[in-house]
Order: sequence, then C-alpha cells, then structure tokens
Amino acid sequence: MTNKDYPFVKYSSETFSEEDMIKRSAEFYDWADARRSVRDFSDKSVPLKVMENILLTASTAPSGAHKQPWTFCLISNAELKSRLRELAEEEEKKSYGGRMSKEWLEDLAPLGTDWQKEFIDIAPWIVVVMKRAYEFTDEGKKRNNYYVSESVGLASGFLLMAIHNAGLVALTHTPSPMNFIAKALERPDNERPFLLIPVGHPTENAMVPDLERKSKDEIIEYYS
Ligand code: IYR
Repeated sequence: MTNKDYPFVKYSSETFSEEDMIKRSAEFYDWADARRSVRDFSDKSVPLKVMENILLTASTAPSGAHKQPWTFCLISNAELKSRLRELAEEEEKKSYGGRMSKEWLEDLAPLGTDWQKEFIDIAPWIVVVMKRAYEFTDEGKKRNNYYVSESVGLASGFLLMAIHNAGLVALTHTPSPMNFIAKALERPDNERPFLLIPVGHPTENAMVPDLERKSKDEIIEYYS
C-alpha cells in the first residue's frame, strides 16, 4: 500500500524463528514485569543525555496522522521543582481531604499514597508530558491533531519502558486538576498537562506495594 504522491521507504527489521520468538517474548515479559511505580526516589543525578535518549524513545510511539502531538517538559531546576511540589500538594490536600470519594480512597489504600509529594523535590528530573490539542500553521491558523489522548498515552508507555531499560524508576503522577502545571511552566494555549513523571534512581531501601497482576485468563478473551 503506497501513495505515489508521497515517498515511501523499504521497511526493514529483524525476524526470528518461532522458537526464538517464544524465548525473546518470554524474556521481554519477565523484564517488563519487573517494572514498578516507585515513590521512594534518591537524589542521585542522572545525565541529561540519558533523559534525551529516553524522550526520543517516547517520541517513537505511533500517533494519529503522525502528528506526534506531545511536548516533554524536562525539569531539573530546583526552584521550579519546589514550586510544582507546592502547587501539586495544594491540590492533593483538597483531593485527599474530601474531593475524592470514600470508594476512591478505599481503592487507593493498598498503594499507601497521600497528599505529600516530596518526590517532586527529590527526583533529579521531572518530565511533564503535555498533550497538544492542535497546532498553529505558519500563517497562524489552527490545525487539528487526532486521537491526542491515545497518542500521548502510547508515548507515555514507551517513556516508562525506556526509563525501566535505563535502570531508572518513575512514577506516573496525576495531580488533579492539573491546570496549575501549564500555568507554572508558561505553556502555550494548545497544550494541556497529561502526566507528571519524576524520574531517577530508587533509594536503597525503596519499597513498593505487594501487588499482583491479572493472569492471562483474566486479560485475554480468545476468538480462535
Ligand atoms: N492523584 C492522586 C491520587 C491518586 C489517584 C490514583 I487513580 C492513583 O492510582 C494514585 C494516586 C495522587 O497522585 O496521589
């Protein structure tokens, strides 16, 4: 399938025997299964180059009409991190203090979360994933993006895997409402905050909740 009005290039990638595919997919699953959301961050530094590679990897995700409707704000400035923490905690205090339902708080209890977000100060990097609802053409006219949440969700998944691959940890934090982030970062009108993701090394004694993942039979419906 090609369109003669636009250039196409030959697709090339490695292929494997069935035996190797089974082995590789099982090994990749084991590796992916070891990834966890971590809240105990060390302040140990992470090179900028690593973060750039990770964000370039995130940006390899597929997107609606290949619009790549994302911007990654890469924050290491201590004052800005502090400000974001302060603003996030202001909202979270209201959320945990009555805005979230009893049922929601019950569901969160096993994760041990609360309104305090010290990881925003401690982690060496904060990535704020912004979704771009639309673009501006060179003439200043609005031009649509498509499937923006799906696209940015995919890029965020790639981002988490790239972080895991570098031996680092992350937390997908969603302070709610998130408008304060766009304001604090002085983002343009076409951008909305999607996720706030601290990235860094875990502390030596980092703990995570003892959770189980759904089994194969719980997540797959077979139509053979
Ligand atoms: N945004 C809050 C609450 C929270 C909500 C869900 I759903 C989580 O999976 C975890 C936390 C917070 O970040 O604490």
